[in-house]
Amino acid sequence: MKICFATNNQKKLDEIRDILGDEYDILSLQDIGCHEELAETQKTLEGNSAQKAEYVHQTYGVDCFADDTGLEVYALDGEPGVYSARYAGPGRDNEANIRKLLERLADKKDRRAQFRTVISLIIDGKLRQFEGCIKGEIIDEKKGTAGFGYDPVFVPSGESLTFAQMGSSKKNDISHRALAVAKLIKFLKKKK
Ligand code: ITT
Repeated sequence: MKICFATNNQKKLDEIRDILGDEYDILSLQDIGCHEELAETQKTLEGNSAQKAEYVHQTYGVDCFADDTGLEVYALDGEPGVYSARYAGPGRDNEANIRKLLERLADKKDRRAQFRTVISLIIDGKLRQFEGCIKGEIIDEKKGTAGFGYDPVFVPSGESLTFAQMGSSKKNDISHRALAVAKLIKFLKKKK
């Protein structure tokens, strides 16, 4: 089955291809001739994820899905949440985002956080959404080099390593994205 994953984030594309396996032929935005940044101007993960999928579906006429993900930190009232990519400013500077997060948490005992992913799928012209969420905590320094984004400071509950230390194969077994994709696959299998 061929379907486009509407993302400009190559690491997300790699993860989704790894999680979905060979049964699904995941097209990138480049594969469908889309070379533009996708707007994310909504105030929720649900809204942004739908915005990206709807834009690609309407403009390029393909079945597609998009993922919007946020890191939600309890002691910061859910920050950075939907603003995770631009937490430290419009430049989408990952190092600066992590620095700002650790500074905000410096005097906080409560380090609980969760990654939440909302996938919006548009197939046969209809929108459906699938959520995946993993709880864990933010440690006080970066550890590991795999993955992307906030992976070096997030340790999932019940684990001792950060996502960036455990590597892609373990992350892709248990992550927020894997949980959302499992629901997506269940839906796609029922449709066949
Ligand atoms: P697209 O919108 O093009 O898919 P993006 O990088 O803008 O790519 P999001 O808006 O969904 O993706 O993600 C916001 C930020 O959240 C992202 O830039 C990362 O810093 C972080 N993030 C998302 N998924 C993550 C993951 O699995 N692990 C660590 N950080 C992640």
